[in-house]
Amino acid sequence: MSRQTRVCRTPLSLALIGVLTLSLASCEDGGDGAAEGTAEVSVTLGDFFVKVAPPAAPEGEARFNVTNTSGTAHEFYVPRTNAPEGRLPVSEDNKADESGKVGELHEFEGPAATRKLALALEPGAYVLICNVPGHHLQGMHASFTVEPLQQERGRASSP
Ligand SMILES: [Cu+2]
Repeated sequence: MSRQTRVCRTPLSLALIGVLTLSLASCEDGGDGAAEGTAEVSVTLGDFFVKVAPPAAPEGEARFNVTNTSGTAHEFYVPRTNAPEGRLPVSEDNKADESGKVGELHEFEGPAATRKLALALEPGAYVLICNVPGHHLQGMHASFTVEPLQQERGRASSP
C-alpha cells in the first residue's frame, strides 16, 4: 500500500498542482524566491505588554522567539492590519478581531518559557498581540512592520 502506480494519474496530479499553485499565489503575491536568511525577532510577553525587537523585518521568513515572563498565561497572535496598534476592533468577549491572522501561538505560561513561530511574511503593517480575553485591551500589543525586499538591497555594497 505504500507505492502508488502511476498509471493514469498524471493529468489529475497536474490539475491538482495547478490548483495548489494558484491558491498559494493568491495569498502570497510573488513570493517565489525570498528565502535569503530568516529574520530573528525577539518578543517578550508580560502583564500586560508585548515588546518586540527589532520592530521590523524584511519580507520573507521571520522567526519570532516568544518569551512569556509572567506566570499568567499569554498567547501570541499576529494579524496583518492597517489599524493602529491598540485600535483593533474588539468584540463583546473582549477579544480583538481575528481577521487578517497570519499566525499564532496558543496561550502558554511563563516565566521564561520560549516558543518559536516561523512565518513567511508579506510587506505590510502587523500588530503583535495577546488575545486572551481582555489582554489586548490592557495593553498587550506592539506594532510590527514588514518591509519590501527592495529596501533591504540598499545596504548591499559596503567597502
Ligand atoms: Cu495575555
